[in-house]
Amino acid sequence: MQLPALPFPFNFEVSHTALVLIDFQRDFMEAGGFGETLGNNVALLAAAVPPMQKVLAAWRAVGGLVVHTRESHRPDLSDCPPAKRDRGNPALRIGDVGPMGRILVAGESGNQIIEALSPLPGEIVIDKPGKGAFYATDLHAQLQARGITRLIFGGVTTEVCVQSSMREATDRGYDGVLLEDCTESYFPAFKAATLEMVRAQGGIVGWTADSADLLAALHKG
Ligand code: C5J
Repeated sequence: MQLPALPFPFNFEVSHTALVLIDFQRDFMEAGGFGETLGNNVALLAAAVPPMQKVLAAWRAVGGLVVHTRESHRPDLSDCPPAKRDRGNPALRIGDVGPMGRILVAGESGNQIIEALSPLPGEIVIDKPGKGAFYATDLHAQLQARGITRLIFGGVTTEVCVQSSMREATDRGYDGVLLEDCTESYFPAFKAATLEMVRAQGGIVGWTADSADLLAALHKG
């Protein structure tokens, strides 16, 4: 299949491609979570959800592999370095108790993926202690075991965990495309800059595309 994309079309076969949804979790998307404790307006992320839902449904319908990630730490915070926990001056730090449970801790209600994009049984769910989806996870091994060479990304936030994951993917030999309307940032200017830098220099980090074009490509078959 061919997806119209920048800086040039992105060719893929569903059987060798995974749809990767980065960190659509309550801690980033809803009030009272990690994103808000850092002083951000979490409402800015909501625009990515409806297009992501459509893509997820279409991707599931063609039998494609789905990967969901969550930024999360062990309850004892042994995988959260002080450099990460102590940085800045948030209202609550990672591991502190907030209205949705402990901030960014595995198993807490705030750490779950939002209901609109909930994983189905059998889909891969990666708990990652870092910003990138490959750092300290078995994602690469899981993708290799399934013959995946190409990745289609959506998620939050564009310039942090999404971009980190795309860079890590490139370093591991994957071709990745970011769906522009399926990703959002607390900083619109950072989202715009990230899209530019992903596809700059001949796609140095990857490609960018519109979700409507992916839906059309999947529909055409
Ligand atoms: C952040 C993320 N922004 N998922 N995490 O700290 O982008």
